[in-house]
Amino acid sequence: MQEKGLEKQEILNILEKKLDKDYSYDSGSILGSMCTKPFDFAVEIYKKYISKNLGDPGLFSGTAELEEELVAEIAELFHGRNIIGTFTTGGSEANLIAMRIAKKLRPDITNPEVVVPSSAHVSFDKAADLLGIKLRKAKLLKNFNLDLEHFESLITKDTCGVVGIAGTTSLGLIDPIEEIGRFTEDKEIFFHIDAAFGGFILPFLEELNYNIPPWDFSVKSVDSITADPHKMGLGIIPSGGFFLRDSSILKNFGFEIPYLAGGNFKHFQIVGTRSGGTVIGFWVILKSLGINGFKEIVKKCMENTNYLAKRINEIKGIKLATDPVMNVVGITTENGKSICQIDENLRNEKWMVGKFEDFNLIRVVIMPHVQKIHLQNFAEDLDKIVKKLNYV
Ligand code: 0PR
Repeated sequence: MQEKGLEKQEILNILEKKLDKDYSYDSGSILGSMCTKPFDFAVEIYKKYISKNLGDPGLFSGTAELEEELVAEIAELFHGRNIIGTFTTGGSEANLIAMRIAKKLRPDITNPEVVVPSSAHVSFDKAADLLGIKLRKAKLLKNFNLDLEHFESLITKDTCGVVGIAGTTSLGLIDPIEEIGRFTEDKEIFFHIDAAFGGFILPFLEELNYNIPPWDFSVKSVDSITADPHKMGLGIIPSGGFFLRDSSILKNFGFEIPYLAGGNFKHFQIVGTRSGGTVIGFWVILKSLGINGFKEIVKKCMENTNYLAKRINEIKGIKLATDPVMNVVGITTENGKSICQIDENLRNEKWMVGKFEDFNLIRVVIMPHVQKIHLQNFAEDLDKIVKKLNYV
């Protein structure tokens, strides 16, 4: 650290130069991210309320009430009633909270296991590692859908939880939640849905008359849901969400903190100090957009998704991995050749997509910051690259 503080302008100049390396959402280069540019008004509000700390809710009881109000609104969106919930640092923390509850509910199991689809996000591996849970991964079928039979075969007397995904990380697919639910119906197995990505798009696709199978609290045996504001919710980065059907569960699993300045409270979150600003920011987004505003955003994302899907179908040598269900497009090769070289060439042209080597596919996420013109340019470059590499 230097001895003397620098002038504000000097600091700004250094920063600008250093951060010039970063990619920006507006450039259109970021095609493989599930985050997007947060909603302008939410950013303004976040700055205003940046010091609110929900880790000590007694000090910020207004913010805590707003969080409860927000949870209630989201519960309604997810067809639930009297749901309890919390905002988190992201989907990973929300999934970790769910896995902890699954384990805690079954103290009778010495070596607890959780069954997840192989398409599950790495946050489940992290949670399993931290909690000493064995993760059993169910295979996918050739079309990337879940192999339900294999999933069921992995459920044993040691299973404390199962996970279904509503919007997979690689392709945005929805697992057969009702069918998985049937496996747990009369068993003491916790059923968690990872809708970190899908949570704030599926309700609006449904409103737009897309045929969306039940994935939320409308499915009787679903116990909890992860849904992230900082993905399709346009929220401040980072912000995630965890929602639990039965609030009584938490009574036994919270950590009591008697010395807080605001009084005695119980935390069931992983973190202590917790951003209130991101929660207020998301409250503002729901108030500003309403159902219709979200519908407009989702509609545009899907139009752009369909545009890109059409362009991919026109390029010889590559094809869609599956028909998009939401705003995620998976691209694979027609002849089974590796997608790695395509990915490398795209990166050289500054197209930052996602590469899933296990599934031999490139992922493009058509977030709200992605414009049609970006996709036009991307498709042209992709066409040239595929021709150059002789993939036809
Ligand atoms: N569940 C699902 C289905 C996810 O796709 C993700 C992350 C998570 C949970 C974990 O969420 P957090 O990252 O909020 O903890 N999905 C993105 C992914 O892995 C995360 C991401 C976002 C990656 C932006 C890159 C990026 O630029 O693809």
